[in-house]
Formats: sequence, C-alpha cells, structure tokens
Amino acid sequence: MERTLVLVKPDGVQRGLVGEILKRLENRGLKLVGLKIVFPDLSLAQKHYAVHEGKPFYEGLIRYITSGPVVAMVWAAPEVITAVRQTMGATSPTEAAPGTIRHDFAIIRDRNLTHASDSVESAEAEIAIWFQPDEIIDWKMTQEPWLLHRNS
Ligand code: 3AN
Repeated sequence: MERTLVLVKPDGVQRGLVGEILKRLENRGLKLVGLKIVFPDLSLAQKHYAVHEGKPFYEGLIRYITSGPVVAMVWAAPEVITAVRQTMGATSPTEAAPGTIRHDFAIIRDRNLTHASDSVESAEAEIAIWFQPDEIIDWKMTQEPWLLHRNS
C-alpha cells in the first residue's frame, strides 16, 4: 500500500497542534504505521532537504527544521500522498483552501506547520531517512472494509 512521510515541524509541536494534525489524518481513514518525536540534527535536516540545497531559502529552512522537536509519522492508504497533501493544503497558507491544516492554523509559508512527501519516490526515500525499517508497524485496521473495499 502507498505510504507517505508526514512531519509536524517545530512550530506545530511548539503550538500544541500535534493532536489536531493527527486527528485530521485519522479522521480521513488513513492508517498510522510509524510515529516518533525527533530533535533533528544538522545531518538529518540536510538529508531531508537535499532537494532544496543551493536555493536561496535553503539555510533558513535548515534552521527552521532544526529549531525544535519534530513529530515524524508514516501513513498508509491508497493514494495517501495525494490525500495527505490535500489535507495539508498549499505550501503558502494564504493559498491553501479553507478547511486545510495550513489554511486553518497558519499564516505564512515559512511557518506552515507540516511537511508531506510529494511522490512515491520521495516518500520512500524520506521514510528511510526518518525511520528504521523495524519502526514501521504493519497492522490490520478492523474498519478497513468500511473504508477501502470497492464495490467491484
Ligand atoms: P511543501 O512543504 O508544500 O511540499 P516544498 O517541499 O516545496 O513545499 O518546500 C519545503 C519548504 O520550503 C516549504 N514548507 C517552505 O517553507 C519552503 N519553501 C518552498 N518554496 C519556497 C520559496 N520559494 N521561498 C521560500 N521558502 C520556500
């Protein structure tokens, strides 16, 4: 099943929004298969944001993500990458649709609370950066038939 990495970044943790973000993803019927709190060091931050290296905002991004604890999660579901990015909203909170996390809880792009993988390839690479394989739990959701079974 498709998987994605979600981070509640230091602003989300400091503002006490971990539960709210987790609840919204749980409410969508996604399966939580990995969860931990991490204080990212420089090396972890550089690996995570390697695609942005050299961009004008890179140094600030690294300072932001290493400025406090981050809650890292892995969620699984069909089309989970699209579903989670939809729940997060656009990168800039003022462009994010009402009802999305970034619209409802943030106001500027540089404090936009969350990260979510943008493709299957980046999801798998990012999960490997943040989690050891034995930290991912494969479990059967009892409500799965009511969420995922197709009619044909
Ligand atoms: P998203 O988190 O929506 O996937 P990315 O991965 O493109 O967005 O960007 C990662 C982070 O880099 C964003 N959360 C944002 O804070 C920052 N960022 C992206 N584009 C810019 C930009 N043009 N100027 C400043 N910061 C940016």
